[in-house]
Amino acid sequence: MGREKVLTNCTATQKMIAKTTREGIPTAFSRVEGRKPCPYGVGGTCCRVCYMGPCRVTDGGAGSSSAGICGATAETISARNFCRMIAAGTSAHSDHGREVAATFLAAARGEAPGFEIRDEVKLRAVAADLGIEAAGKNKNKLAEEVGLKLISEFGRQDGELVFAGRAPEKRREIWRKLDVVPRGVDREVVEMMHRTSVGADQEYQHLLLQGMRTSLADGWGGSMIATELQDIMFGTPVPIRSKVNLGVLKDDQVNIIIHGHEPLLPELIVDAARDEELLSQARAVGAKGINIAGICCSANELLMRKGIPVAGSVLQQELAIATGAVEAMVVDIQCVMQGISVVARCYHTELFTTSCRARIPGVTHLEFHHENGMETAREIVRRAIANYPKRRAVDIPKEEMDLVAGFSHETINYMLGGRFRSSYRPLNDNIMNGRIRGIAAVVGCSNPRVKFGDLHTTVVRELIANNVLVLVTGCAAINCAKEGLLIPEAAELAGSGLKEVCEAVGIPPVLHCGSCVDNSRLLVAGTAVVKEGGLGEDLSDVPVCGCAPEWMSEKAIAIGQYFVTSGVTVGFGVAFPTTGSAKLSDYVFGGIKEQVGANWFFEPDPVAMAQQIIAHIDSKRKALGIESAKERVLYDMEMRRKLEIV
Ligand code: SF4
Ligand code: MSK
Repeated sequence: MGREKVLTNCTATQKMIAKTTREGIPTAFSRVEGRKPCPYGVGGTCCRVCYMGPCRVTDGGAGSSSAGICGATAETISARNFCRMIAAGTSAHSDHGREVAATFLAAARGEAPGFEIRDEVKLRAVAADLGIEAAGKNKNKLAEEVGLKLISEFGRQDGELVFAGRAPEKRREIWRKLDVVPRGVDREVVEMMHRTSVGADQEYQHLLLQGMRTSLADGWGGSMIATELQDIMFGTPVPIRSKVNLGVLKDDQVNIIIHGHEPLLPELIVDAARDEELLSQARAVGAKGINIAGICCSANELLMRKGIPVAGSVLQQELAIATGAVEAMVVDIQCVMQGISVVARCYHTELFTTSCRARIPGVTHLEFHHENGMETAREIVRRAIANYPKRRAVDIPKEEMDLVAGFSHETINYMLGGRFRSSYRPLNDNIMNGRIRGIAAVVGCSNPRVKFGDLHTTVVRELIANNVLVLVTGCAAINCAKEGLLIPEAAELAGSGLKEVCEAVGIPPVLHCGSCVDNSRLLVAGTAVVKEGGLGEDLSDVPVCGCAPEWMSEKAIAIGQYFVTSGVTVGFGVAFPTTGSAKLSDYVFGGIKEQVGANWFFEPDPVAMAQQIIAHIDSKRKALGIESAKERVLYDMEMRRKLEIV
């Protein structure tokens, strides 16, 4: 083994890269070889918004020969491109939210067989946030009102998005002063696209203001709607054990991989795979059962609520098929590589596209509709079973790892505070007394341009060793899980203060908070920390920082920007799409802080990134006057029990 070890530390991935290389099967790992990014594209100064161009400009300023044909400067072009990334990311998360909302509404009306309103407690809490009177209404009637209200958030033309009202008061004042409170989800995306078209908005800071507003329409809009309604429909996650990595595939079972983002059809496929009639069909073809495993955020959704094992993160989608053990891979939207269709043709795997919004040439399309989703789910399971006898050589890497997931905002509240006094008080106290230095969110994709998974785990190990509690989502969560960082035993790797808290409460030092849309949970949790008191009046006061060391998707830029606009500083690795413009980079890495109290930073080295996060957290501690630890009582299990008896 040679090149594989340079590409990743994940042994299962190394084995499958070696296998696909031997067999001449193309994957992202082979296609990236020798492919250098375009220097204009990578820094954001390639403009394609009109056909006087395309223009590739260097950072020369207005009137110089380096401007585009229309005279657009490097900062204008890179700001437009950056804002279009925000718009694209926001549209992706929000279109997901819209689809969920439509199914939610149908479920409330009894028009979506297989879907129901499961978490009535959360339904009532969300209704209260929306100002909907819940008294005397049954859950379906209330859910219908909640669904209608949240669907209307997409098409609103003015006012303020209702979930933006959940943010701390001080934050909302900042947003209002800047005039960036989102009015309607779709409106902000449309305006962003308009303002970045040829001859429209040409002042980079002014463009970024709409970029901020659009990003907030994602975090406090589309993404939050998706998360909240999914929780109500499928259950709010609670801590749950499962397994991760390619070793979760079974050589004696029908393997179905769920990949993409929306958990709607996947939830039904899980139910179908437990159906006795289909199980007996599987046995009839010689399989011992039906094994569902996930890739990417569909995996995270099913993991968080049902404990379904995770086969891998984004860069393992092609490799999973190359095990020869996958009877069917079911995809919907986002992060699905077209390359899987080529790999699938080399094996017996049948691919299914299932969203009306996304198809792949040569791939079976079985479209999900909530009216008859269960029939589609059963059809997919039946076809996977029929595929099982067609298997040829199977080569499943044995690597798998235990993990604990399911840390929703509600769970963190309960775990740290206790059933009868759910609260963030103990978390705040432990931050104030210094046992927990601060909180870092490590999120986002993987990118074959950097060592797969290694940046996530390096950053996280460094952070927990320095007593920083880490929250993970998306593919970063999967990569950390594969390295055993999501089990309580990982507390051994934590600094003494964090270790003490983890052991007392029984949590890992790295908490899996869900999928990419579930980054909205982190906004809610951060706001709960502020509202609990003692750590400032705004998210920008709290010793917290975010990062995406291996990002690749436009969605990551949207997420990063909504955190920055919400007052949380965010670091990105790999490369940064403003670096072609000194002015824009100075602004997003510095000047923006004067407006929103937070900024972006770019740091490709994971150890340096962790150090920067720690330095940022320490600066917040200093500003709060808690730089030296104040001894406070840590609630251990026994004390909690006593309190619960009271
Ligand atoms: Fe070139 Fe200006 Fe057209 Fe962009 S908008 S492609 S910089 S002429
Ligand atoms: S799936 S957006 S590669 S985290 Fe959400 Fe992973 Fe990034 Fe897709």
